[in-house]
Amino acid sequence: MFSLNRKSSFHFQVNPVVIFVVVGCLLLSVSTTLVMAHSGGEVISKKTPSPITIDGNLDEWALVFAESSPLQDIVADPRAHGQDWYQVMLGSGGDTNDGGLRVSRGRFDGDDDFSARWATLWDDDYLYVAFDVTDDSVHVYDRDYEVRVPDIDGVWLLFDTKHDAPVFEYPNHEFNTGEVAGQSSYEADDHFWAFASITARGAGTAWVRADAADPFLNDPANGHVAGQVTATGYTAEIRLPWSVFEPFFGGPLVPKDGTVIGFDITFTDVDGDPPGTYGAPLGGAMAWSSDFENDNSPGVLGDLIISGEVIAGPTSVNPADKLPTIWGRIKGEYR
Ligand SMILES: [Ca+2]
Ligand SMILES: [Ca+2]
Ligand SMILES: [Ca+2]
Ligand SMILES: [Ca+2]
Repeated sequence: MFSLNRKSSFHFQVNPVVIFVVVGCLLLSVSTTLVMAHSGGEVISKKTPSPITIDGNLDEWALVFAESSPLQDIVADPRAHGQDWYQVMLGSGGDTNDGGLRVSRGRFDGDDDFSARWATLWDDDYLYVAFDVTDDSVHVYDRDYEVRVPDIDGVWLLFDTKHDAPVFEYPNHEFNTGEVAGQSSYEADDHFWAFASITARGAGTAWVRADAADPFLNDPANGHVAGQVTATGYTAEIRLPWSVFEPFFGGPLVPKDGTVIGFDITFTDVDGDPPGTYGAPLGGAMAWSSDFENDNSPGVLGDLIISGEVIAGPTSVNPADKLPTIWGRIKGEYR
C-alpha cells in the first residue's frame, strides 16, 4: 500500500509538468511548421568555381540541374510533382488556375505546353540563372528591342534585394496571395526585369520592370542574356552582375554564405500564330513561388539563399570538340 500510494502521489504531482512540457513542445512544433516566410519557395544558389558562359548552351549546368529538378521545376501542378514546399492556396491570387495550381493567367494544357527546369549559381561577379523550357509553340522575339511589344515567350525575374518585405504566417498550403499582395508594394530596394532570351538579333533582351530596355543588361555587347531554340522548346541563360542591384540595395550587394534575397520568377508563354497570344486558351503565365502578383507585392516572393558551397567543376572534356593543339595542351597540364 505504501509503495502504491507513493507511486500514485508521484504521478499526481508530476503529470501536470509532463503534460505542460509535452503540450508546449507540440505547440512549438506545430507553430514552427505553420510559419512560412514569404510564399514558401526557397532555392539554394551554390557557388560556381568558374564563370558560366552565357550562350544558351546549358551543358555546364548539368550537375546543378540534376540537384534542383524536379523539386524546383516550374510546372502547372507543383504538388503533383512532389513540391510540398509550394504554399499558395488555390485561387487566392488574381489568377485563373486554369490548367493547374500555379497558373496565374491564360491556360496551360500540361507539361508539354509549358514547363521549365531551372537552377541558379553565383560567383563574386554574377548571379546566374538558367532555364530549360519546354514549350510546344516557341516564338522568337523579333520586334522592338528597346521596348517590350507586347507579350513574349520569356521570363521575369523579381527581387527584394534587402529581403525586408513583410512576412505573413499561414498554415501549410494556405498562403493567400491576394491577401498578402494587398499588404505591401514595391519599395526602392525591390525591382524586376523581363527577359526574352531567344531573339531575331541573337542577343537576348532585358527590360526594366518588363517595359523599357535596361541600358546595361539589354546591350548585346555586354552578353548578359542568351538563349537557344531546342527540340522541345528553348533555353534562357542570364547573368546579373551584382553591381546592377547596387542602386536598389543602396550600396554594394556583396554575396556571401547565408545571404538571402527575396526572389520569384514569372514565365509568360505566347502560343499560336505569330506573334502569338498570351491569353487563354492558347497562352498564359505561371510563376515559381507565387501565383503572380509578384510585380505588385514583394511580400509574395520566395527566398533565394546564397550558399558558400562550391559545386564541382565541369566533369568532362570531350576531346572531339578540341583542336589537337589545345587538347595537347590540356593533356600536358594534367601530366
Ligand atoms: Ca552556357
Ligand atoms: Ca524590399
Ligand atoms: Ca510559347
Ligand atoms: Ca498553350
